[in-house]
Amino acid sequence: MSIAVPTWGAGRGGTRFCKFPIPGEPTNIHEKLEDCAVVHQLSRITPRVSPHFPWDKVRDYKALREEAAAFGLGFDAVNSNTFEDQPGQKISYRNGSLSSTDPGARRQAIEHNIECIEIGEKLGSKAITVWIGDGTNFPGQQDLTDSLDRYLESAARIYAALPDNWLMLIEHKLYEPAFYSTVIADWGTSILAAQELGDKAKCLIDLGHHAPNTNIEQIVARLHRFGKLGGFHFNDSKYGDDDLDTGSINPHQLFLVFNELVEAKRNPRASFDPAYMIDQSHNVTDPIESLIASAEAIAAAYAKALLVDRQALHQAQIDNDAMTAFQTLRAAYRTDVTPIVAMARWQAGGAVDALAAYRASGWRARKAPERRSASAGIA
Ligand code: RM4
Ligand code: MN
Ligand code: MN
Repeated sequence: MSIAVPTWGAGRGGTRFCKFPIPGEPTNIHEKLEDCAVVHQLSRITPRVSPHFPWDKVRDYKALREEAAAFGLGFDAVNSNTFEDQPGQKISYRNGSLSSTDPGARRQAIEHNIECIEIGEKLGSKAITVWIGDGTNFPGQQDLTDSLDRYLESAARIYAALPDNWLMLIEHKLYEPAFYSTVIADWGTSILAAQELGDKAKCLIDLGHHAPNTNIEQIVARLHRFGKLGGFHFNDSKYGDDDLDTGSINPHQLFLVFNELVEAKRNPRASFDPAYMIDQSHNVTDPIESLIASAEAIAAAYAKALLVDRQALHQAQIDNDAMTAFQTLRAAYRTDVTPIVAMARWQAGGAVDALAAYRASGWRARKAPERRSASAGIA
């Protein structure tokens, strides 16, 4: 098992109010790769980086691929961005992108996604993740059916540009930036879209993209049943798309998600190889520390799910013995897997205590002088 890290998670995030940069934080894709390499070097479980365009645009992608390879890193799914306008952009996405009523905006968004696929091919990626912010803030603002039609038509054009061995991962999100309706708001819309598009379209679950208390592990099971579970964005959430560190709020849910993933792997319905990625915004921590801690939380949840006595669990389910079934899960969840995860990391050439090793390295302080721009101002 391995997890990709997002380039955008390597820098300090912000809220809609402000961002508090830290000295030595990366300012461009090259520096982000350097930091992702540190995470992988210590954790040995994050060998791929997921780029976001146009944020990570460079002139020479062949060189970028080599640069990453020199760090022992590859590239994971590429992410397109039609949820904000870029300087000099011809048509605004103020009224939506793939579902816009403006054919020009739709065309521009389709072309951007196709460009992302082309870049991804140069980087060695095998998937594009498409999340759009399209939706409305007022009842009646848009026709709810027509906007989905327009989305599906646009998505089909992107799908048509996919290389044979590529996947298109459709990421749903309940709300934000749209607060009344969102075009791809839930896994239902996502799977229907994926089914309409074809075999290379699958659904991506971002843990923060549901209503509070949604049974996400059941969504995992449902998507898997129909061969449409394509990937995961790990993070944690208390209220909405909070992008908090994985396992920091609800580690039990993370365990239950992995429990379903382990079940899914034992019972493959279609090719089962979901793309795992961390999708977080690190507003109050050093991003490297958060990525290390989150990778560890994911590995621990997976290890616990692997410890579940499957035979006992399945027998209890057949017997309708709810307490034994639950206690079987509980026994695995209660097991302290910290030592075995640390041992696995060490055997793979990483650090037993990755966080402590990172702190001891003084990496940020060493990088601060050469990465001045982001930390200009209050340091
Ligand atoms: C979205 C979504 C996407 C990510 C952007 C930055 O809420 O989670 O995966 O690309 O944020
Ligand atoms: Mn996401
Ligand atoms: Mn999100």
